Amino acid sequence: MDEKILKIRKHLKKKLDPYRYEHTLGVALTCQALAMRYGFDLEKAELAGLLHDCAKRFDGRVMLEKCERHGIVVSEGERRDPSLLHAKLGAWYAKEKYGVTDVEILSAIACHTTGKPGMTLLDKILYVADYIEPRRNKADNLTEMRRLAFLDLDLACLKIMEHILSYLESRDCSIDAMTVAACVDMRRIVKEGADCRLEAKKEEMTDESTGKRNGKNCRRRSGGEKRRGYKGY
Ligand code: DGI
Ligand code: FE
Ligand code: FE
Repeated sequence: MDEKILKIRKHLKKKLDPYRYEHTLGVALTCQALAMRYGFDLEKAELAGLLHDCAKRFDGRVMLEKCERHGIVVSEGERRDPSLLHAKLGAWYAKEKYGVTDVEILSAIACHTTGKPGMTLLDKILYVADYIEPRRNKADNLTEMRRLAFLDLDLACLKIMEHILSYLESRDCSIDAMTVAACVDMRRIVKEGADCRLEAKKEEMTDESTGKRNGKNCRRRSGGEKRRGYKGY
């Protein structure tokens, strides 16, 4: 295993409480699994997972102070609930203390709690992995999300965002504007994807009924007709 990963693991084991450390390993592994499924760099996915909660060891007041000291912009929602800041502060630690310079990894860590509009593949991988990792056991839609995550990442992202928002609303929690904006954007992306698939299906059905393929007329083979092989034999 990569020396850098081992060093980070060792450090996190010392700094995080045992539950958070186990969660961290679960998220890193799930990030790798999703990266395999969706064709993303495995090492980057693992690093994002390992470091995503590295700032979780501080309480809200301390995080607020640290963010102000390091010039990290704090939103109104984060000021109301500073626990959200572990994402942005985590990205700062990943860069300044763990030497991560990759902007994709830093972005994924910074938005892993609220999401954001225009999420990249790694942003979505980490966001979903954080929710479905094997040691999570509280949310009532985990079984469904674990399955969906490997079938349709955008839809899994949207369903998780909607579930979290309705949970926060039901508990009268303060909601950060970014959490809402991320969900609105993901709903648009999922709808566009569905519209696109419907259009393609309609075209396919029209082509089948008129015997057209790829914009060209083509005579459909009947079952008994022999296929001509390579070189026409
Ligand atoms: O750090 P973790 O516990 O692994 O998970 P997380 O980073 O997703 O953050 C934990 C919680 O943050 C999660 O239960 C959902 C919540 N959250 C997400 N957006 C908002 C929010 N909480 C508040 N108060 N406001 C939000 O906008
Ligand atoms: Fe987190
Ligand atoms: Fe987490």
